[in-house]
Amino acid sequence: MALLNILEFPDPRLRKVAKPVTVFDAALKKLSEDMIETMYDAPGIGLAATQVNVHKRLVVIDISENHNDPLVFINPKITTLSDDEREWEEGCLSVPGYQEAVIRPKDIRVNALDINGDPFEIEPDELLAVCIQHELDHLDGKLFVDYISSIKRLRIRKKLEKSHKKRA
Ligand code: GNR
Ligand code: NI
Repeated sequence: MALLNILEFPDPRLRKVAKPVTVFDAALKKLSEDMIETMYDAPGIGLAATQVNVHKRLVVIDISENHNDPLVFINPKITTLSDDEREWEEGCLSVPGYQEAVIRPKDIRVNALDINGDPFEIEPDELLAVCIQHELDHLDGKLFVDYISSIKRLRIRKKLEKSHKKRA
C-alpha cells in the first residue's frame, strides 16, 4: 500500500469535476486501498479521489472510532429526502487547520456502487450524512469554504498560501 499526496486549497486541481468510474479492476481496488490508508494516516474520516489528484468519482469514508469500518462509494448519487437542514462544524484535509459551520440537508439517500461495481443504497444520518455530502462536493470541484463568507475564505486562502511558500 502507499500513502498519497493530498492537494491543498487553493490548488486549482481541487476544482476539477471527476468522471464516472466505468472499469472495476485491480487498479481501482489498489486506489481505494491507498486512499483508505491515506485517510487513516492523515487522520480524517473521509477522502475523495479528487483530493489525491485522481479525477474519478470515488470516495472513501470511515466514521468508526477504531478505524475498522471503511466504506467505498463509487459514482455516488444523493437524493435529498426533506427540506430539513442542519449545521455542522466541518474540516477538510485539503484545508488543514480550519473549521467552519456549514448548513446542509439533513435527510438524504445515497445510491452508489461498491468496489465490485454492485449497487447499494443507504439513508445515513448525522456525521455520515454530512461527510458523504462533503465528499460528493469534492467530486464536483467544491470545497466547504465555498459555503462561508468570501472574507473568511480569502483569509484562509492567504494563510494557506503563506504556509505553502514556507514549505516549498
Ligand atoms: O476528516 C474530515 N472531517 C470532517 C469533519 C466534518 C465534516 C466533514 C469532514 S470530512 C474530513 C476529511 C476530508 O477532507 N474529506 O474530504
Ligand atoms: Ni474534504
